[in-house]
Amino acid sequence: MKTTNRALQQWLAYCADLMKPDEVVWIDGTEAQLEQLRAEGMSTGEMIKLNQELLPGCYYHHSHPNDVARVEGRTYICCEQQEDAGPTNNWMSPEEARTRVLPLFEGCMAGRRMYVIPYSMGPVGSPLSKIGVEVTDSIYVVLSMAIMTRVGDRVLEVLGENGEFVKGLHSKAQLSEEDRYILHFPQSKEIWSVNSGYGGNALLGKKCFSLRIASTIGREEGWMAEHMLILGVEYPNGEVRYVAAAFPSACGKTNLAMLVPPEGYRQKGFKVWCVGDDIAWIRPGEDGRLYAMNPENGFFGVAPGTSDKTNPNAMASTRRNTIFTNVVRNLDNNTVWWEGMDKNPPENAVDWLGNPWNGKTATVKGAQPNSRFTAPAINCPCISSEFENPKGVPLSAMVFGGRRARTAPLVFESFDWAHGVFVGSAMASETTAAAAGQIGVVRRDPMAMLPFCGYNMGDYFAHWLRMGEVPDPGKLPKIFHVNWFKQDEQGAFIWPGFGENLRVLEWILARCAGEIGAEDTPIGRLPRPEDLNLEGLSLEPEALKALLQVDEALWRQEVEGVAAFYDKFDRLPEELRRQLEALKRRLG
Ligand code: GTP
Ligand code: SPV
Ligand code: MN
Repeated sequence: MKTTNRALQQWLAYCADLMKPDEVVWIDGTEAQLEQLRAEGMSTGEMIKLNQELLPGCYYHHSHPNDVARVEGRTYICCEQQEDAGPTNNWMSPEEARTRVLPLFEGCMAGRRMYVIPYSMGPVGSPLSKIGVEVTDSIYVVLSMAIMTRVGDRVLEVLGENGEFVKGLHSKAQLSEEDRYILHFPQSKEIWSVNSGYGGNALLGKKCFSLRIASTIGREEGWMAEHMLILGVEYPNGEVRYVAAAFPSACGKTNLAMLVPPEGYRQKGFKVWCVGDDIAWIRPGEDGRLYAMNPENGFFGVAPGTSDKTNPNAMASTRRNTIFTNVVRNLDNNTVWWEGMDKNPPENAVDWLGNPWNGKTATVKGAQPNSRFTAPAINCPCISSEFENPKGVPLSAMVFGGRRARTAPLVFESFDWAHGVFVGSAMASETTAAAAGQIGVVRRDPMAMLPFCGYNMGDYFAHWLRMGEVPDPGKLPKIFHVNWFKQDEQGAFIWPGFGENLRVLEWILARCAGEIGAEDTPIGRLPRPEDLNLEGLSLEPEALKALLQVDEALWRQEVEGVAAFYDKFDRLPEELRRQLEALKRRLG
């Protein structure tokens, strides 16, 4: 065996015995091995090589048509007591998991290979990083994990004889929808995923480990695992201030993390640096500030809507060594396309299902709405110099946000940490294609963690409140709420969004530094119209007014919605009820 780690040896022997692969292959992290796997993937049709002149190192993959997004209804927390999973998670007892789900793994790798992927979340060898080992029968998963995480022998060296690791058991099995399960065992730090081969269901380092399992570890150890992007705003004088922001899936994290400043800002010397686009591990530093690090090594980004206009840095990130999944393949030049890339869809193409597709005459979308690119972080032109800093970056602000057509204004600031936690706990957003199910319905999604919190969400709120109990609360990041998605009567977005969002970040960061004013409202502090820099932007005064409006009637409804949501919890911290009562009183 390649490892001296007894626990790993035993577990791998168990996996092989259970799933009966023909062969066990260790992923060593070398380019030579990955290249061989790409070639093998091509021979089976799993991977398609794209135009190597235009897209060097890039490949295409179709997932199974029934397997295109996370399956929240089939995602379970398997702790001993149901109340520890809480009212917002599916729960299965470990015993039931053994009788109901374990049999699905029996012999599932017969005729296949079992790939063993040792990986590190966070820079290899950093004391703040964590190690996982995923076994899988999917070459696509191996190649994707090699982009999204740090994989290979160097991880085994750090693991050593006695190191701890999260066990990830994955098999695409039959890709059967009825028998698809994504299980998490927070106590034994195990993940079982069967009958899916896509995204957060199958790349176990991502949501399963870095959020669901890590959130439970963080609670024990006094830190936080959050569904947040991390970015730095560099000012003309060279100072960089950092922001972490939680938006639900497909609500703009990747876009904000890589934003290109508007022309006027660029001329003045503003820059934005991306530290992470999806996940943040946040720990208190010795100086009393909170530090955020990105445990991932790549971007698993939403393709549709990504263009040189909306997100040129994401586009640049995908020009080499990238895997594209479920987008359109242009047969004329063997490149890719998706809705929103440009106004020039290919005519001679195949859609995400592999059917002939002509973009000029098509009546159906060519790219699946949750089609994605898997791109190395180092490709990103605005990747932060702190990307590999294991300590992370000190946060000035934390931001929550969602898709709200009406209720939420463009931005508001919470009154203090506890109120900020309340604002996060009360977050709501319209559902998107990132998860299977209905799209566009408003649901409560606290801290954008509804699908990702590995334990009772009431305890999670308490943990957030506890993180604010520090000797000097003035050193904590201030907490804000944003909404890029407010609509006018015709259903059009009022705020231009994307790069222009820097105008809102500038106000947020100025607030954190005590450099600018605000107006108190019942829901929090809002910029006065003159506080936002709108130079170079043609926004009607009426539109600005609508963006900054707090409609008290709608907010009274919101209070009812939050109250109904809170009623689900039997472990809701008293403080949050007090916050809700206080909001109600302020609204009159
Ligand atoms: P996950 O990877 O699922 O966690 O998604 P994400 O939060 O990173 O979302 P992403 O940045 O990929 O954006 C998802 C969709 O929202 C894309 O279609 C974007 O074009 C759109 N979007 C992002 N930012 C904005 C914005 O500021 N305004 C508007 N109107 N749309 C935006
Ligand atoms: C999300 O849904 O929030 C994602 C994509 O980032 S997935 O990896 O599928 O979870
Ligand atoms: Mn995400």
